[in-house]
Amino acid sequence: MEMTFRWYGANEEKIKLSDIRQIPGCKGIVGTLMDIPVGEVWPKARIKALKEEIEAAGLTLKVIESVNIHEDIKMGVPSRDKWIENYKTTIRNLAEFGIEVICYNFMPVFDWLKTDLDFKLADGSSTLSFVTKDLPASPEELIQNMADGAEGFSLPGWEPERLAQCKALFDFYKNISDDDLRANFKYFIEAIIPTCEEVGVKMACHPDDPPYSVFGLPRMVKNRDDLDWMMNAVDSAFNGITLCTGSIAEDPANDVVAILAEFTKRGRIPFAHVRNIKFTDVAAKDFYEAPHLSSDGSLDMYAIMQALHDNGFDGYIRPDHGRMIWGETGRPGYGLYDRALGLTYLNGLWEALEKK
Ligand SMILES: [Mn+2]
Repeated sequence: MEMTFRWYGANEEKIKLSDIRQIPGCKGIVGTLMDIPVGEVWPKARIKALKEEIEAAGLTLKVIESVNIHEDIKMGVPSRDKWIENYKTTIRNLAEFGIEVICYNFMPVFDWLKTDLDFKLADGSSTLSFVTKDLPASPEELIQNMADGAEGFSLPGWEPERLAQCKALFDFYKNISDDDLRANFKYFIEAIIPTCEEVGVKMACHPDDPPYSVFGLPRMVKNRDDLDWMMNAVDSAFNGITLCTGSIAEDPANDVVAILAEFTKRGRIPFAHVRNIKFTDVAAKDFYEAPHLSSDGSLDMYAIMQALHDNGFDGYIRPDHGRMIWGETGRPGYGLYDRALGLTYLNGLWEALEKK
């Protein structure tokens, strides 16, 4: 297990690498190049510079989150082949600089979704929350709300160029079923896994967030059976999962611990996002992102770490989102302090498991 911390790059962050270096037990950075338009090849010079910057701070760069999938690939239109070739080149370029894992997702139109990016908790901290009845009537309104709540930061997966054609995309996806989306995933993963095997880079698909359909969009990474199908679509250790405990748990029907145990045992979790959520209404699937501590949320974080530990997990972990605490402001979900607390807590659980 190697503990890591997500960092968006010097031009995108208030948080410094030197701050992250001081978090006890944090070894590596989960990095990205936010400014490269989705679909374009990641240039070697940029990857090299990022790696050198991170290593100069005493940290490693082994995981990229994310290399986003061009919408044409998810839509399954003929132009996808060009974007898939670009993706393969990016995989090769990343491998050349020691990258071992690429996190991505296969959600149409936009990534993760919350209804409040500044939900106040009783202790005075602020967090992200999701309340079904607060979902805006239209996706356009949702996009505006997300932009308004982002404190001026770009949000991963909500890049303006991707969302500009929102209406046309929604019209297109009306005729795309979950199975159609699966077929498009299979086409993509079959095309790239031979490259991954050749150069030693593992693909790690993040679950849908939330793990059920919103605005009628198709979804294919929602639960245990979806993950099982994906892993069988190309049965290779290089076709893996970013198991995000918070996202999977947003559907109370999902047994997070059992899912972690099964896919760790199968050797298909090279990267894990570990965080807690607190349901405020289980039937409505309403929740907020709680501190990592088990007693603050609805998930048993000891059982989660145990499922990884006892099934031979040897990948990368990062604390996922954190609250805003101690007066910090910044990118919602991605402050320094609460994620650092989460990281040290997860390391504590791991030490206890190692010594038991
Ligand atoms: Mn996640």
